[in-house]
Amino acid sequence: MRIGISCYPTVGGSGAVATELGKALAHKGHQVHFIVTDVPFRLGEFHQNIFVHEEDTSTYPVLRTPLYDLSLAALMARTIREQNLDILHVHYALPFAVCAFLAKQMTENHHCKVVTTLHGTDITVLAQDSSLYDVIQLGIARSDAVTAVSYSLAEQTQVLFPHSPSIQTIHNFVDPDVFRPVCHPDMRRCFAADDEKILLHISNFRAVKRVTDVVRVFVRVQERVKSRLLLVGEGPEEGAARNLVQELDLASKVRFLGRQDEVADLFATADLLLLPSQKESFGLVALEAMSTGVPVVGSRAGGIPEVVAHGKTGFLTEIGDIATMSEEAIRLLTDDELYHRMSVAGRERAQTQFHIQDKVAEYESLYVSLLDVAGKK
Ligand code: GMT
Repeated sequence: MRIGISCYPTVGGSGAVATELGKALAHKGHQVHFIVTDVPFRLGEFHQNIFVHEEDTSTYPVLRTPLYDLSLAALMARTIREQNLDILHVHYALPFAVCAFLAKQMTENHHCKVVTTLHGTDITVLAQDSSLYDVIQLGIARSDAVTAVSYSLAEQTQVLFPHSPSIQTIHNFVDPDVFRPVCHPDMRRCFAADDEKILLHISNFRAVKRVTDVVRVFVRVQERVKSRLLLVGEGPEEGAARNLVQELDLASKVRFLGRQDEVADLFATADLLLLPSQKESFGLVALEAMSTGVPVVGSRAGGIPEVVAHGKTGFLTEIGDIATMSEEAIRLLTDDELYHRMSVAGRERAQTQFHIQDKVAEYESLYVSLLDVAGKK
């Protein structure tokens, strides 16, 4: 198949999933065309069968804002025509599903089908904004198929948009050969002494990630377990997290590592992932941690319970329940037998339930079913 993919190119789960999907499809022999505003962060070096079409928006003094979305829609239309795309798979309703709708209007008789994957913020945040609701509805309703990355997100979408087409859940995935338990003793020693545990949090530091909860959990854990905290990422709440670290006198035990594009080795260096989010449609970092054999302590928000099996591959609590999260983290880090059991179960769950090969096959079947239906018309 000839498949177009549009996604946010910046660091984040949706971009990671879209890019890894594209790479895997290309590896299986499909022709993959990324239609993007920038090269996606996980694309890396040259890949056979992958082509990048980068938007170049002109600015005109008479216009108050650059017309990014319209330029992207036009680029989608051109790519559909010139590359004879079978599928255009967009990741996020806004703006991509709407751009795809416009592109379809511009390529009226073309057989290309649009698949929209919802990743979370488009529904749990943007769709709550009345000024955006109708345009999101349009993007969803005019897609040929809509998928969500968790049952929780699919249900929320059906409630918010009762007239939307039925939504198929295709969970996010992980490559267990990339996210695997390997020892990095030198890297570990950069962050902690041999008798210290390493707690890890990775996010874009938006308010929904509750990064200050991470610090508040850590302050309790380090009182009972010799440990260090690594905070990876950047975003609006970084200042609040830094202030809290100072206030709690934790500066010598907490490292802010900033934005990191390659995180597999960081997971392999850690003992525990903290994910206390307010909203989380899936929680890709939780899956990547589990695949690396790192248990997760977090909240029961959104799709996290579909990823982390509570009591088996980690512990989940109510959002904001810092006391219980701290107790569970301490329990895990001080009970070797429990830790080993959860570490092994996490990796096994990642491999059996969320393997990249299985999920890519699910997307391929969806594409084929859309093209079959089109062929029969
Ligand atoms: O979490 C974010 O703020 C980033 C966002 C994104 O666009 O990458 O993540 C969303 O999509 C990921 C991939 O499907 C999911 O794993 C995250 O749970 C989801 N974030 C939220 O729902 C807040």
